[in-house]
Formats: sequence, structure tokens, C-alpha cells
Amino acid sequence: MGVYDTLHSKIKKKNARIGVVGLGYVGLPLAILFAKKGFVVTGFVRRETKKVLLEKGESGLSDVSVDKDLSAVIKRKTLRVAITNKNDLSNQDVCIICVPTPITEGKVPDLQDLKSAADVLKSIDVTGKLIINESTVAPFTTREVFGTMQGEYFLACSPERIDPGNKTKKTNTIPKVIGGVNSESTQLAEALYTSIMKESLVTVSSLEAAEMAKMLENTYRAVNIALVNEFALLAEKLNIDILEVIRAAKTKWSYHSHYPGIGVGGHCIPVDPYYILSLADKNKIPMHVVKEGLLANEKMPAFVAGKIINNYKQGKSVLVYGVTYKKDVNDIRESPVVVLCNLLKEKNVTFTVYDPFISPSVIQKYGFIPGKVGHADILVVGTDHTVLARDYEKIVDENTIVIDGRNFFSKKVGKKVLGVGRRLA
Ligand code: SAJ
Repeated sequence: MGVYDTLHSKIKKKNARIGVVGLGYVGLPLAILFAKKGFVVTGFVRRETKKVLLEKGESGLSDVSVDKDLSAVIKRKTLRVAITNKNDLSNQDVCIICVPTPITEGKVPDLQDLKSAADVLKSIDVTGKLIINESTVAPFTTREVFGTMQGEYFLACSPERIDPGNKTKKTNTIPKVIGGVNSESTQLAEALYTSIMKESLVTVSSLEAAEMAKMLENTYRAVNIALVNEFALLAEKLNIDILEVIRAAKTKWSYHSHYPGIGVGGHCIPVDPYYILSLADKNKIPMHVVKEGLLANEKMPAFVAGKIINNYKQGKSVLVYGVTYKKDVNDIRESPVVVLCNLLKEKNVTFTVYDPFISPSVIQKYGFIPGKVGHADILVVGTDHTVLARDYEKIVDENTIVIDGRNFFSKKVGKKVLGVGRRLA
């Protein structure tokens, strides 16, 4: 039997040993799904501290249901955790790469984690293996980074589509795009994911089509958020309520709602478009809409900071409630609220920061003073955590000014609510 048939049979019989490189919010749920389906899975991490936590059933993710599932598969030994090493990797039949692909300070792709994973694979004979890249990259990256391994192997790209904090959309309930370097690779990846998916598999003709689809879907979101942020700035000037306008606009079938706010955070939406911009620049194709959209989003923290400064004077207590990049997650990466807080510090505004999902020590690590849920003269809504609906009553009295960075409040509270593109006075 040839290498293709051998691997295909192993996958169909669930005998294929699966390695998942990177056990974060993408890799860990994926590894658990395969382990729960009966595959023997090895999860690879870089740090011993992370390995110890995972073996104790501690995922570190906001979604606590992951911890329960993790403990079960660790106990059943269908998932084991290893520090990335060539021996264990060479024992895998499938290697799925789920490592971060951030951008540098200079907003260019940072592929060091991806290349580190590839370097280990390059040091072994990958004959008969299926390598899948789930990390978000621009077209041709998967081919460049993983396309020159030793041996007769298979290569596919299936960009992750996780929505952290989303209780309904899970790894296997979101349609999954798959593109292979050749049809055999696509078919093997399809056979693999079929075993865990409850939603459709969307096969495309190449690695690059899969990579480009991910770039388009996330850049679409970034640019449409920018559009509504720009409309919010004008609406505010014209004393028109942007949320009322959106409610009306979305009655049109072809309008897809996005909402203005303090800014765009996370490791996807403000980051991924810079990958396609970098490729476009190399190919001398200007993408003005993308570039300007990202800049428009990046101006939002300063816009909201301006409202705070205009209403602040020394001695007034200011509480920034919520510092994570979006509601009900414990992730602070690329958070626009961090940008806002640093702007306030530059302007000598005294404030404290409270977030139900972030410990005071982490808040201190970012250089801010941890606060608590208690009366404030100015309440700044940095993140619209669900629990704010309960907490705000302890913060707001009739004289409190609310700077609502996420348009959380639908009715006036305190003295007035200054939102983004709306005010409730
Ligand atoms: N945001 C707005 N206005 C909006 C929507 C979001 O300002 O209308 C802000 C959020 O507050 C956050 C940032 O943008 O700071 C990103 O929000 P997000 O809901 O897109 O959150 P993410 O980064 O967790 O996006 C994930 C992404 N998943 C992947 O990249 C695999 C993204 O593709 C999804 O579109 C998104 O979930 C989703 O649809 O929920």
C-alpha cells in the first residue's frame, strides 16, 4: 500500500497518531476533539509551566468547559502533553500547527513561532505524514514555510476560525475551509476533519485559496467595523444616534451589522489584515481601503480618551471598567482599552482599572492601578462584560458621568452617558 492509502486507512480507522503543535485557544479544543473521538493525540507546547498546568486540567482559557473536557482526556490518556521535540513529532502521522502569528511593533508579520515549528519538522523525515497549518497567514506562507520538508508527505492549510468566548460556535460547529498542496493532501485533511466536524467542510483548490479566504473574512470584519466607527464620529457630530441608525439599516437584507466602539482588539481582526497588506505591498497592489480602515479603528481609543479628558478634573475618581479586548473573555492582547489607559496616563488622569476576568496583579503588570466595583465620579466602559449590568449600580450615582466605550447602556444612567456615536443625557 502506498503512503497515501496507508495514511488514509489509519485516519479512517482512527489509528492515525495526531500531533497538535500549540495548545492555546485554537489547538487545545482541536486536540481534545480528536482525543474524544478516539485518536491518540499528543499536544506540543514550548514551556514546562504550560505542560504542568494542562496536565492538571487547567486550560487557562475563558471557556471553563474546556477544563472539564481536558481533564477527561488527560485521565484517559488519549491526550498527552509534551514539550515540542523531534522524536515525539516524528512518531506522529498527522501534525497540525496551531501557533500564534502576531505582528511586530512595526505591524509586519511575525512568523517566528511558525518557523520554529517548521524547523523541528525539517529535522525529521516526514514521509507519509500529513502536515496541516491552521495558523493565520497570508497566501504562499504555508508553502514557503512547510513546502520543503524531507520525504514524500502531504500538506494542507485549514485556517482556524475560533471565536473566543462564543458559547455556541465551537471548533466543530463552524464550517471549515481546507486547501491542499495537491488533491491527495486535500482528501486526507478532509478525511481527518470529517471525524470531528458537525458542520460542513469547504474544500478549495489550493493552499493559497484557503489562506486568502481567511484573510478576506477577517479583513472584511475589520473594514466594516471601521466603516461604522467613521459613521459614528459623524453621527455624534450631527447628534444622531448611531445605534438607532444601525437598527434601521440592518432591516436591509444586504447590510451586515457591525458596531462602533473604543477600538478593535484581539489577535485576529486588528492583526490579520496587516498580513494581507504586507503581501499586497510586496506585489505593488495598493489596498487603500484596508489601510485606511485599520487606521480608523486605531484612532478610536484616542477618540474615547478625549471624552474622558474633557469631563475630568483632578480629584475626580475615574474607574475604567473592563480592559479585555472583548466582552466575557479573559484576553487582554491587543486590547484598545490598554491603549486608552496609556493615553490617560500620558495626560496625567488618575484612574483605576477593574475587570472581572483579569486579576489585579495583571492590571498592575500593565502599569495601571487595580480598582474595585465602587462609586466613581466617571465610569469608563472599556469592555461591555455581561456582569456590568449588575455591577454598574454600585458604581454610578446621579452625578456620575459615564463614558460608554462599548455603547453598553441602552438608557441614561447617572448624570449622562456619552457613548460612541450616541449620547444619553
Ligand atoms: N468589534 C467592534 N465592533 C464590532 C465587532 C467587534 O468594535 O462590530 C471589536 C471587538 O470589541 C473586539 C474586536 O473588534 O475588540 C474583535 O472582535 P471579534 O468579535 O471579531 O473578536 P475576535 O477577534 O475573537 O474574532 C473572532 C475571529 N475569529 C477568527 O479570526 C478565527 C473572527 O474571525 C470572527 O469574525 C469573530 O470571532 C466573530 O465573528 O465573532
